[in-house]
Amino acid sequence: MTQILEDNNIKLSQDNIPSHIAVIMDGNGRWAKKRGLPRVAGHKEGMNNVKTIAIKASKLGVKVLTLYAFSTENWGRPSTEVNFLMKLPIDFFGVFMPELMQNNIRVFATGILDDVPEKTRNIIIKAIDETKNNTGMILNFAFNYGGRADILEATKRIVKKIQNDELVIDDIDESLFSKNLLTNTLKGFSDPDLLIRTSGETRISNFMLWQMAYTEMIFEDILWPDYSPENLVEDIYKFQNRDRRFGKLN
Ligand code: V07
Repeated sequence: MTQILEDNNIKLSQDNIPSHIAVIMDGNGRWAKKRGLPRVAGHKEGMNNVKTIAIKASKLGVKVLTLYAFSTENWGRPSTEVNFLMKLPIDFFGVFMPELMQNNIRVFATGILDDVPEKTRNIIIKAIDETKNNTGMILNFAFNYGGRADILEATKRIVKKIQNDELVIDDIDESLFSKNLLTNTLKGFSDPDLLIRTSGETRISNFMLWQMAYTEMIFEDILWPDYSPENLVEDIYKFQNRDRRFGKLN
């Protein structure tokens, strides 16, 4: 069991790094409010932290980092805030693309991009394309994603295939269902091993419902802009000290 000593004196086992980490990046508005700044200032600081945490995760050997950037419910926020949020991917790649390339990071998106403003959609598609030959960590943005919508769309796809005589009812099993979800593009890593939610809320808020059946969950009382690379190391350490049984006995 190879162990690496991190800067904060934590020893992580190199052979038990969670392959897929998902993060609900909560607390950006509260971070801004605490400083007397507008909510959007918190979103901007949160965006900078996406880069910091993504690079740390890739250095630790994480294979997929999924970040819940925008949920299907977020359209219900004030339009000025929604418009600001829709510009963040443009800012993000404008500033951080060189660092993503240097770190061999590959960009993916999971969500209904058809309903996203064209300019934002095009930037995301371009980033996916520009990083497609990178062989390191997948930085997967859950963007206009909803867990229930994902399950409903998978169901519709399967029913269509039955109507077209491409499938019979008895073909439907967990593996076939998984292949019809949006996370299918992540191949063997579609289900998160670890979910981290910042800012103290203890809910999964319509995130990857099917995919999180056996996910370990850690809820941190830290606002996302304050969540540091050391916090990530600590959370992976907590993950490594849990006993995952997937419903079985040892
Ligand atoms: C957003 C910053 C992080 C905290 C959560 C709220 C605000 C990065 C992106 C992004 C999304 C897709 C993409 C590249 C970057 C982003 C939204 C909000 C909507 F391809 N941060 N960030 N998107 N926040």
